Amino acid sequence: MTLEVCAKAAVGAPDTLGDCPFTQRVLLTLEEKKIPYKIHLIDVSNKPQWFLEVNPEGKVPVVKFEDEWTPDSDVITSLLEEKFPEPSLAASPDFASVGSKIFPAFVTFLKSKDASDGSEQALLNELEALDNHLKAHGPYINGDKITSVDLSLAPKLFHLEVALGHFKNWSIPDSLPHVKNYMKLLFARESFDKTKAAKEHVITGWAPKVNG
Ligand SMILES: N[C@@H](CCC(=O)N[C@@H](CS)C(=O)NCC(=O)O)C(=O)O
Repeated sequence: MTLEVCAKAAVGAPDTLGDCPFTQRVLLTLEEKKIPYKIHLIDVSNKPQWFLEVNPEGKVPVVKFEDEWTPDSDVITSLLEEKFPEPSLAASPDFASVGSKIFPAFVTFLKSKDASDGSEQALLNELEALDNHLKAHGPYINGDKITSVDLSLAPKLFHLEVALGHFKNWSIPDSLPHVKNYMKLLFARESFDKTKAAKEHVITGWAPKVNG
């Protein structure tokens, strides 16, 4: 059975996979579980009528399960785990929220125009907490095997690396070696390579929020 997935198309390139971290999370889950899938690229600035009919909220990703289109990457990835339990991507519930504050801290720092507003330090604090966790439990969040928590975080760390590198000439400091190694491991996976957006599309996607 081939699952159908609505994924974000790149801004200005509607035939190319776009820069949505929630879409990539779902695609990573499908790849890691080796579930066959077919992508419908959705231009979110010009949504097709059929897409709005199956998902009136208009957000991607959306996956069709037994004739029912289901939105939201949290819901979709839980359903994928339930319906396709092997290989398991389940993580210890204790680790479910590890790293979850990194993405909002990254967005605040990216948009910040005031170098003394503490947003860089707030991001560094979150990354340091992840570094400490990985030092104790790594190399992945739940240990030796990749899990759904890593698949949620990986696209967000990719956006962080690309966008902060481009707009702020900023990179993860060498004082966080476990985070750096973690990102290297994640980004080297075949599943990641196959599902990632091109760097220029990540940059184009963030530009209006940075310059706005
Ligand atoms: N909570 C949702 C967030 C999905 C989301 O924000 N998708 C964005 C693209 S990254 C979107 O579809 N934006 C288009 C819109 O809101 O019109 C999830 O986890 O799937």
